[in-house]
Amino acid sequence: MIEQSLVLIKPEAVSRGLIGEIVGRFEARQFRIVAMKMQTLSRDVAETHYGEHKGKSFFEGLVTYIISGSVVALVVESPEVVSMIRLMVGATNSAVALPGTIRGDLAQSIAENVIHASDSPESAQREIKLFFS
Ligand code: FUP
Repeated sequence: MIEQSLVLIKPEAVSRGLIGEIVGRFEARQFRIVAMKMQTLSRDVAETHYGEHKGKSFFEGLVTYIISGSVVALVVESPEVVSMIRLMVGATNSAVALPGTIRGDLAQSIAENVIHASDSPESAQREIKLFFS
């Protein structure tokens, strides 16, 4: 089934010049990039996006980090794209992300881990509305 995923290239990846590297991996798999927008997130949007983590010890740091610079939001479309991109992204903690995955190749910590990708088609639709409204 054709699905969409919302991907965020996070601030440290943008400042390290990794936009092309990351978008190129999706293009190489023949996913369709149907929208792309560079933006600096407001605190409100960031807190809504990471709402499920509210109250956790890392929440404040996570929000402060994600609003600290430009991010690039992408809508990527392809059959089964949500699970395929999650596999390409790799584990949340870069210390255990496998080589060959985006985090396994490019990330240096759990907090600054290069990329976000939707965890379900339903989350994707909610996140697309949030970042492209
Ligand atoms: P993921 O789906 O892999 O992006 O990970 P989560 O939704 O579980 O976590 C969202 C973000 O919270 C991660 F990208 C980084 C941050 N995080 C921490 O900083 N510490 C943790 O222990 C867990 C998550």
